[in-house]
Amino acid sequence: MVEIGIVGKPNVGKSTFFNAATHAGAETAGYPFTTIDANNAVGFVRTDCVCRELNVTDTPRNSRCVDGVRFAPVNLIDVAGLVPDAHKGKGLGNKFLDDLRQAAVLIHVVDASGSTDSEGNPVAAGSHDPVEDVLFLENEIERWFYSIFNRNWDKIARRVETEKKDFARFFEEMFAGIGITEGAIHQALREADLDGGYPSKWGEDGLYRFSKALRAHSKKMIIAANKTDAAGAQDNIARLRERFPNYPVVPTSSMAEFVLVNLAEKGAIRYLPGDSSFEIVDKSTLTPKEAKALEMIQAKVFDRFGGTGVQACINQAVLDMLEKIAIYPVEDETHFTDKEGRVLPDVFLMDRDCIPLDVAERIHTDIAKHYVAAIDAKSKRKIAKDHALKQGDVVKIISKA
Ligand SMILES: Nc1nc2c(ncn2[C@@H]2O[C@H](COP(=O)(O)OP(=O)(O)O)[C@@H](O)[C@H]2O)c(=O)[nH]1
Ligand SMILES: [Mg+2]
Repeated sequence: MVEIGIVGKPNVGKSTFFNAATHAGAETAGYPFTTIDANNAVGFVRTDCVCRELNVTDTPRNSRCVDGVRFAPVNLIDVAGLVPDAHKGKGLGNKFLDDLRQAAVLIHVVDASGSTDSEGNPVAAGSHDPVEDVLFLENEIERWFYSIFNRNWDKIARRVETEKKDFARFFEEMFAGIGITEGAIHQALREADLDGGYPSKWGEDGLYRFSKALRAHSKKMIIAANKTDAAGAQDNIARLRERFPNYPVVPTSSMAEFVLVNLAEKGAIRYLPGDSSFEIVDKSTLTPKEAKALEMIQAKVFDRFGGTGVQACINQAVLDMLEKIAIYPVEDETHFTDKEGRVLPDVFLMDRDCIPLDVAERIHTDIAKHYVAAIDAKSKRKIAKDHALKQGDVVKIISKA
């Protein structure tokens, strides 16, 4: 499953974001969406379900579908432990680095209201600059990269200089675990002005420049400018956007999302994560406090930003940054069902250029091993083995397994 790390200094709203985003599926779906542990749970990407296009009533298993909106599962990690020197990996820092390593994309939650200092202590609104927090996280990741590379540098230099291994290929293989690609390595070499040079001659400074450039091209990141409901957020959002044109900056109020998903679950309001409005079902079921909270959320969040931004963050992270598409595997291409007769049971988030064999692999390695052919359930035609699938494809895999 796609792994998303929710990262940031203490008290910016990471856990509130995590709880709001993972709560929705937990109680309402018939499938046991298990919380793996307190910091690791299933969240969802919001997509248009193909049930509408196919005009069928679906019975999802790995996901949920509400009024033609399909929520596809992803794994969210509430990454704790971003404190000064987290990259050294002491104490909580170890878990922090493990989580970072695992995540394909990071949602960096910052306090856009500027009311938490660099250590996460409450301060007067507007007195802390969230731009500093973004620079701080970048720096921690760069120093973490640097320290792992530095530890292995003699070996790398020897392999490349004595054994004439291709630097980028060797480097990618060696550090596959932290999610760097050959392409990113080439870009980093160029930007750090190290292309073609001997690694043993880079020096500390060269290796640091390389680590910095590689970080920029490796760890995908989106900024959740949180606490938008609080005063002063709008100025900071504009400044974050200006300072970091390469990151999407999404205004969020994780607190508003948390309140809304809970009230929706109780049936007091109608609201789906990612909606641009909510509707009160029955005012008499709301406590005065809840009614007041909803008024505030309407005025400070929806009227200004058009939504809470929590779902928008997850969608942008997975669909735009990781370029995933939704693929529906079925066993019966006539009825779009699995063996148990469930209609459009699963949705897989797959790479944009995936082919039928990748879908087979995702179902089971045995299915892939004994792959025979694939059928496009919409057209009932065979799909060529090397044909790239597209968003919303419904695919039957024929296999001898
Ligand atoms: N105003 C406002 N407060 C928030 C928001 N999200 C979280 N908080 C508050 O910020 C504090 C820290 O939240 P928490 O989720 O525990 O932060 P974490 O330490 O980053 O996990 C709590 O008092 C939350 O109620 C938000 O969107 N708006
Ligand atoms: Mg927390």
